[in-house]
Amino acid sequence: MAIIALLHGPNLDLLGQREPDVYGTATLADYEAATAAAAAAHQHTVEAFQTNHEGALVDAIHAARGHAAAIIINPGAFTHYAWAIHDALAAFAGPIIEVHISNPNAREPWRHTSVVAPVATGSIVGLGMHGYELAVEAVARKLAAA
Ligand code: CA2
Repeated sequence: MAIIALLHGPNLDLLGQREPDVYGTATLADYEAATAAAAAAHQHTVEAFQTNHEGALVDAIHAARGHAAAIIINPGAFTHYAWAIHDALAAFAGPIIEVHISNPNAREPWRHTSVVAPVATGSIVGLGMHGYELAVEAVARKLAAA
C-alpha cells in the first residue's frame, strides 16, 4: 500500500461552479473522490491538496518527498510558466503524472507549453475525470514494477 499525493493548483477549487462548458460540472471533491476510489482498488491511499499559491504548491511537493510514493498533479495555469514547480517536481524520486481536465493543446497558444511535462513521468490531457483514473492506473503499474 502506498500514498499518492494528489495536487491541484490555482482556480481548480472553482470546479463545478463556473465554465461547465470547458471543465464540466464535477467539483474538486468529486475529482478527489474518484481518484481515491481508483487508488483504493489498488490498495493505495490518496492525500489530496489544492492551493491557489505557487509557494504552497512547491511546499506540498517538497512534503511529498519521503512521504508519498507518487504524485498526480494538475498545476492549473502554473503548468505554463512556473519553473519553481518544475524544479520542485524534479527533486521528487517517484512517478509523477501530470493531468489536465481539458486539452490545453487544443486551446489558446499560451496553454500549449507545459514546463511540468519535461519532469513528469507522463501526461494525460483532455479526458476529464477519466484522466485521473488513468493516472492512478499508471501510478499503480509503475509502483508494482518498482
Ligand atoms: O485543463 C486543465 O486541467 C487546466 O489545468 C485547468 C487550468 C488551466 O489554466 C490549464 O490551462 C488547463 C485552469 C483551471 C481553472 O479551473 C476553473 C474551473 C472552473 C471555473 C473557473 C476555473
